[in-house]
Amino acid sequence: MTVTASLTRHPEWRALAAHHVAIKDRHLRDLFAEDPGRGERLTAEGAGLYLDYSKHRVTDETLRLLLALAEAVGLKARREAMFGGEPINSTERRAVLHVALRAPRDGTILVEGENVVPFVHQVLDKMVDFAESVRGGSWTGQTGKPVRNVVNIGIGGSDLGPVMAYEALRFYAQRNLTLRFVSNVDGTDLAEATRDLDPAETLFIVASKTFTTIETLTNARSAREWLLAGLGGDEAAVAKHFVALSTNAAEVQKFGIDPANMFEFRDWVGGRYSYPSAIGLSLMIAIGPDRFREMLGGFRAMDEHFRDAPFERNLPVLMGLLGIWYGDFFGAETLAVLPYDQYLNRFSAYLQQLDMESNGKRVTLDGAPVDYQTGPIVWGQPGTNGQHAFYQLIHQGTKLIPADFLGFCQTLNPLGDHHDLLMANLFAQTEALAFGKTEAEVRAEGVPEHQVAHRVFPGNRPTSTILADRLTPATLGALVALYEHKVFVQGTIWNINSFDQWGVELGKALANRISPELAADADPDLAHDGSTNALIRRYRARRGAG
Ligand code: G6Q
Repeated sequence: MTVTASLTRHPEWRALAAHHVAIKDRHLRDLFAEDPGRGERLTAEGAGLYLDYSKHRVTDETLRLLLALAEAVGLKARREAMFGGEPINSTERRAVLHVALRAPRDGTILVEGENVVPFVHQVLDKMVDFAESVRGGSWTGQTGKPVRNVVNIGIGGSDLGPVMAYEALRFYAQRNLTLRFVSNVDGTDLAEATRDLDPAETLFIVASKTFTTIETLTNARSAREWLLAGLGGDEAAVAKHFVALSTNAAEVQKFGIDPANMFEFRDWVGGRYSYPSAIGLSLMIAIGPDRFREMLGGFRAMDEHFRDAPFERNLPVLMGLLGIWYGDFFGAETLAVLPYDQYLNRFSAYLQQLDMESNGKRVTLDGAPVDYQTGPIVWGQPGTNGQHAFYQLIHQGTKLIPADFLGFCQTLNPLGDHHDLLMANLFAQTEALAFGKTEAEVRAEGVPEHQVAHRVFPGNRPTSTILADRLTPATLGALVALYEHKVFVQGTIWNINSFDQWGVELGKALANRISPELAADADPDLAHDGSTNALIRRYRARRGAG
C-alpha cells in the first residue's frame, strides 16, 4: 500500500489551520459591521442560481486560503479528468461520466476511444418515443386499455433520483397519469402502491443498473404475479406492462422482459448520479420529453459553469470549500439542507445519498487511512415545517450546524400572501442564525430576569442562501448538478474515491447469507455472533405467532 503525503501536511492546509485559530471566535455581527458590503460582495451566480455566502464565518483571507487549497490539490486537473472520461473511479476502474448524460447532441466525450454522446442521445430518443406513446395513450396494455398508472420499481440511486425529481416537478406533470415509486422490499410498499390500481392500466418500470438487486427483483417478481393474477395469467402480458432500465441486458432478458423494452445506460454512470439517464424514464413520462430536455439543459448549464467559471466565482467550488472549512476546521459534523419549497420535499433525502454515499469514505485513493474528517451527515426537510421542530437546536443548541437555505422568488402556486410569508421565514431565519440576540437586546425587550439567559441567541450560525427565480425543470437540473459537483470538489480535496460504494455492497452480501437461514424448515446451524444468532432464533420462533 502506498502511503501518500497527507492532506494535513500541505502548507495550504496548515495555513488554514493557523488562520482558523486566529478567526474562529470572530462573530458575523462584527464581520458585517466592519464590511457592510459583504452581503453583496460575497455572492456568486451561475446557471440561474444566486448564491449568497456572506453569512459564513469567513474573511477575504479565509477565502484566499481555501481557494489556494483547491489549486494545491489539483482540482482543475481532476475536473478535466472527469470531463475527459478518464477512469477516475479507480477501485472499479471506471470513467465517471454523468456529465455525458447532458452533453449536447454534437458533443464528444471519449471513453476508451469511443465517443459516448451518440449513444446517450440514441437512448434519449428511444425514451422520447416511448414516453410520448404512453402519454398519448397509443401504448396500450394487454387488454387494449391505455396506461394510466406508472409504477417505478427500484432502490437507492434507481429510486431516489426519479422520485425526488417527480415530486420536484409535479407541477409540470400530466395529471391524468398516476406515478408511484416502490423501493422497499417490505411487501407493504408494493401492496400499498398497487392496491387501488387496475392491472390492465398499469405499467411497471423496473429500474436497476445491475438487475441483480434483491429488493428490486423481489418487488418486480411480485408485481409480475399481481399483474398476471389480475389479467388472467397470460405471460404475454408482461411485454405490454413491463419495461426495464438497466446496464445488464442478459439479466433483463432472464427476468422475461423483452430487450426491445429495455432502456440502457452504461457503467460509467453511478447509481446516485443516474436519474438524468434512462433511469429517469418515469419522470420523462410524467413531465414529457420537452420538460425533461429542459432539465438536462439546466444540468448542462451548471456543468459548464463548473468547468469554466473561475474558482472564486464558481458555485460548486465555493460550496465545497465552505463545507471543508466547517467540517475539517470547526469540527461540524452535519450539513442541513432546508428547501423553502414544498415540491422539494424529497430533496434532502436525495442529497443524503448523493453526498453520504459518495464521500462517506475513510481511506484515500491509495488506500491510506485519512487523518481528517470527510463527508458530512446531510439532513433536512422543507421549511417552514422544520422551524417548528428541529430549528431550536440549530439556534440555541451546543452543536455547530451549517445550513443551506434554498428558495424561489416566484411561486408556482400563487395563493394570497403565502409566498411572501414563506420567503419572509427563510430570510428571517438566516438573519437570526447569523446575528442572534444579545443579552442586552433581550433585556431591552423587558424580558423577566429569570428568562434572559434562555432567550439569548448566540448567533454566528453559518448559512448559505441559494435563490432562483422559479422552480423549473432547468432550475432543478442546475441545483442537482450544483450538489453533484460540490461533492466532487470535496472528494477531490479529501483525496478519496467519491464514486464507489463498498458499504452498500456489504449490505447486499450480508442479507444474502441470512435469508436462507430464515427460510430453512429445520433449525439452521447459526454461526453469527451471539446477538445475531439469538435474534434469528427469536424471529423464527415467533413469526407465525399471533
Ligand atoms: C448508488 C448505489 C446504490 C444503487 C442501488 C440500486 O450509487 O450504488 O444506491 O443505486 O443499490 O442498484 P441497482 O440500480 O443496480 O439495482
